[in-house]
Amino acid sequence: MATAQQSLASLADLSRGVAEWVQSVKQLTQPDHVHWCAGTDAEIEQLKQQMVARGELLTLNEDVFPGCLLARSDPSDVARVEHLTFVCTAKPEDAGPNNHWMDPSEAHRRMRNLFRGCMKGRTLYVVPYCMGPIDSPYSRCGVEITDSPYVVVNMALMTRMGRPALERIAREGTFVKGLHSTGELDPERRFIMHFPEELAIESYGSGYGGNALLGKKCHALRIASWQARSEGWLAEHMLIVGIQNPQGETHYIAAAFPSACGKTNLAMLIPPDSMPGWKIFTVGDDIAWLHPGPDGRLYAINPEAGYFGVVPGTNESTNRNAYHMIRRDTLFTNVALTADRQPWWEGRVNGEPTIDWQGRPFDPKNGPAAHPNSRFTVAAKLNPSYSPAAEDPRGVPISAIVFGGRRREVAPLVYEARDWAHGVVVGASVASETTAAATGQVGIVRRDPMAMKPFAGYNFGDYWRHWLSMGSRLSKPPRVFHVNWFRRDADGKFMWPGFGDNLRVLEWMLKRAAGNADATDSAIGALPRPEDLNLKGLDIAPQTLQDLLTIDRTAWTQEVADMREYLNEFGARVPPEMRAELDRIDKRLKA
Ligand code: OXD
Ligand code: MN
Repeated sequence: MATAQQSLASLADLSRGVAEWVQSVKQLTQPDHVHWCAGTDAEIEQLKQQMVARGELLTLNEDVFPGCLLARSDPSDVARVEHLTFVCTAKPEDAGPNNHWMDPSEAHRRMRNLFRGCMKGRTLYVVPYCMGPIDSPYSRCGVEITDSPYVVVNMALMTRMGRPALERIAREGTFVKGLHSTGELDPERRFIMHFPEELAIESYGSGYGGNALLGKKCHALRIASWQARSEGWLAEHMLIVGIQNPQGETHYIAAAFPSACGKTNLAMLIPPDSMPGWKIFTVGDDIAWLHPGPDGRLYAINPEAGYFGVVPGTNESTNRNAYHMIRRDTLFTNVALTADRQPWWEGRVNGEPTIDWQGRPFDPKNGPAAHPNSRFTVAAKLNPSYSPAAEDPRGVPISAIVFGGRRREVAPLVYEARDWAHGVVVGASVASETTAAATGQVGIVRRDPMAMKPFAGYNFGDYWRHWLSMGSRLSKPPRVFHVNWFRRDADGKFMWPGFGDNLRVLEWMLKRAAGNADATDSAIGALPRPEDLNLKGLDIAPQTLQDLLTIDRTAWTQEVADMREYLNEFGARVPPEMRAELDRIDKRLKA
């Protein structure tokens, strides 16, 4: 106890700014105890044991899933809540039509009322964290204050958490302030507020990942995208993957897909047997911070240190790396249980559920056994394909940027933008079917520019302008592509096998970037012909492939018209170059 107190006192001494803020939050929230997280294994282990003893975490079958635990959330608290997520800027137009806005003083007033006395009977945890390698100039620190030990355990996996982060904060004198309380888990008293002008986040009433692990979406995307704009970099909803060809050369791709559209699977892809000699290295599976490097290329770091991935569908053939990775030291949330206490989810293939995600005896009448947005949290270092470059403070050079959505029709398997400016329009035009990662209806196609609709911390018009300006900061910009792994035929069947075979498409991109692959020029960009792709060992009907690589002029004319209408929502903030790009595509479609 004495050691813990000493450690607490010396940690607080490290940063006066943090200590003063903690003091003021303590006065507001009235916790019974304050715990400064040092980030040691022993500390996290002790927290887990306390949670197990209180029934807040369940142990799993130690023989098959050693070190793994299960958390069950409140059934009303299973996903991000976009309708309760606000960007609170002094001027509403700075948040833009893509965000819900609230006046900052009104938001603070509401949140103060919610936070007042909310930690009575609870412990206030101070969680210093660093987003990105601790010694990278591109990394940024924050402190999350939370009353949820579940959040602490997750933050320890997802970030570089503890003393080294606090030491960096003391050196730099700046940090993002994130205040979180699970409150009463009442959906009527739930808000996720962002104050980019103050580098602050306030979140109340939810314990779910994207709402509560404030380093992730709130800091590393919403607040960071705001900072990135004023400082000349990009904070994006992108995986980062290294692809080593049989000649031993590794190139990196950053790819943006909306939530629950396969970023984790692509980042950990297993090459098909028919592509011997290829290797994949995961740098990140969800977020990329991209900076112009001294050589005119774009460099990426992954600000996270772990994965908060969707569990259902994970198995030996869809994502072998993840399937093996989550065999130990993994925190599961909202999965089902087998009779011998193994975690179970739809698509696991092995075993059968006996208890569902809510702890009830499994009955298919109640819906799936595991929640469709059930998650695993696990340290990135446990990923068999983890790239050593993920720890490189300089980041990795990006050869290609890929955008994609989940679309049954219209978007071909892959196409390449003509140049950076066209690439910005391609990214801005991403549309995708909604998924269980956020509350609301699933399967509705909506625009999700750069897969950032839920995460851009400012007006999309300004965001696209910033993207365009990044092109002029790069003498060797990455090539920009769009993919759609989710095209379906008239019977509703997926036309492309996806998963490992996506490497065939990535190979074409890297060859294009190196000037070694052909394509046909189309109105929407460059498309590979079937002979431009490596099809060795691929079982696909020639007509299906042809259909995947053909564009339908009528559908695309409509697509351009829809896109124009969408841009109109952002009025004069839309850079004129974007409308000019659409005009160019339209003209070519009509030619
Ligand atoms: C996530 C999401 O959890 O995008 O990564 O919702
Ligand atoms: Mn995500």
